[in-house]
Amino acid sequence: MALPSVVPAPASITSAGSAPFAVVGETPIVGDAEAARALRSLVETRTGLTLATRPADAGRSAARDGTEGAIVLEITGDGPADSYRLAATEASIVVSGADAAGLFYGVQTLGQLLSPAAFGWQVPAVTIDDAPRFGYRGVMLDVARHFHDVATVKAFIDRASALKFNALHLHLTDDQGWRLQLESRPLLTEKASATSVGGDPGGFYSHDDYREIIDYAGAHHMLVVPEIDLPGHTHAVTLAYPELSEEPVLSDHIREIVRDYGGALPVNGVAYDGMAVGFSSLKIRDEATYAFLADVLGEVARLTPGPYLHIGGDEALGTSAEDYDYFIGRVSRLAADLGKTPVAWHEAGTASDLDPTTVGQFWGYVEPIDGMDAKARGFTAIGSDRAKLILSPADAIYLDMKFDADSPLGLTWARGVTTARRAYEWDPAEVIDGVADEQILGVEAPLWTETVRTLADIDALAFPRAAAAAEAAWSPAVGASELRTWDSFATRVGALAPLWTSQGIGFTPLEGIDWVSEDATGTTTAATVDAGADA
Ligand code: TNX
Repeated sequence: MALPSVVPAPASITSAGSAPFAVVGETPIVGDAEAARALRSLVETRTGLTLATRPADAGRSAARDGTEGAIVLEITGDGPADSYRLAATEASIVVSGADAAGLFYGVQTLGQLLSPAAFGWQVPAVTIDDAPRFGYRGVMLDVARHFHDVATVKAFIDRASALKFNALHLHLTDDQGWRLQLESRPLLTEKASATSVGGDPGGFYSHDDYREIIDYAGAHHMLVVPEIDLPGHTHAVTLAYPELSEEPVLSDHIREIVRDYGGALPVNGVAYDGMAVGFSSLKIRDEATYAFLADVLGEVARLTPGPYLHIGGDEALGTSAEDYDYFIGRVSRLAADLGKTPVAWHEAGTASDLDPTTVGQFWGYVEPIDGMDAKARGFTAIGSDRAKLILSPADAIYLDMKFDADSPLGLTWARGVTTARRAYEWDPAEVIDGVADEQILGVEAPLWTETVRTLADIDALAFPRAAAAAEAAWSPAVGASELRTWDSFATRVGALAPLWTSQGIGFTPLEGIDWVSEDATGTTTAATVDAGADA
């Protein structure tokens, strides 16, 4: 009998083969109030049933007696962080989280197990013991190239947390805009937030907006990782503090991008709405730059409860190698002195005086080229047992890569038009030679937004590939479990289509995945969808 479909694949799942648990209008949810609210809303969205919730004590005894047909949600306090057990029988469902996050993840799994039945809804009799492979499971949203409002960010948090992602990296600043209001440097959002790529409208988050995002993420067991991209990707600063910036470096590469994608060449003090990268730089040998960064990073650090502060460091092609080395050493130490763990893109691994606690984020290919792996090893070679890597291989899990050549959405620089299968078939431990498993903090799937304007655009690009990234971050290594194969994933992720549809997720039904559809009578069928796109 086929195992029920859960994504990301759990560490262990066994089918009892007995009768399913029936979910009907009278089924009570008993136990932990916060998780009960989350489950109630998930069940309501998926089934239209509004289940009653009851406090914990009554629930415990009901479940132990096995008489009441209840769904019991409890936090046990033992087991690895984020882990849970889900035991479903004909008589009851008990979801036990080691901690609140574990229980939340058990609830997400339960949501995926619901399917329509003649009598209402059912959950198969199954036992799942589940815990993540990596502690850091991230998604990134670029809110600089196109601004995305708080409601959109919350919707992205809903989607990501349901796949057991626990970090939301916000790329808050870039050449095209500065998206976080700072009391210490108000001119940044006053002067440099109004536009996005292509002349689209911009926007920014007030302190209250940013807090609202952090709180919403926290309620979904995600932490926010803010990025202030430095010392390149800083053209926006020229609109507010022109004295801090070098003149743009107009390389052949920049001229080529402008020729291919349109837009004007960057001019300091004028909003940039093109797609070129690597032309801007702060002044590296001017103390005013560091006074600015003490204000900016200090305020961002104070506003952010999470442990990480991302300082960028990518594609600083407008900065000399010597200046880059000096800058990264100094600014990584500034971030660490603010009490945060600095995070930087892999180029920063070359810096001779890098703060030893800095986490590196690798964005090269699954099979690295151009020495990008050597740069990434710079972080783990430092000798601090805190120095680790986050893997974001661009040709696998950059969610902004196109999988339909004819769609205006997405880019193709990371090895051309991509497939869901490419997002799936790689293992985090095999990307960078010489990096031990315990030096991998986790996996993050970035969504850059040069071509991405709306939530519908986000959905169309990120789904289903975000699910493949979730599996790299959460599930056992490729080959370590019978579920960790492309064929299994293609079946399991296809089975999520009715759930995603009920949640309003506008995924792209890529070919090669058995997308399930439910008709009005609750009969499910696997459909091979011809969307004109490859898996
Ligand atoms: C590369 S990879 C970038 C971004 C672009 C992205 C588009 C990296 C750290 N930086 O500046 O938005 O490609 O795919």
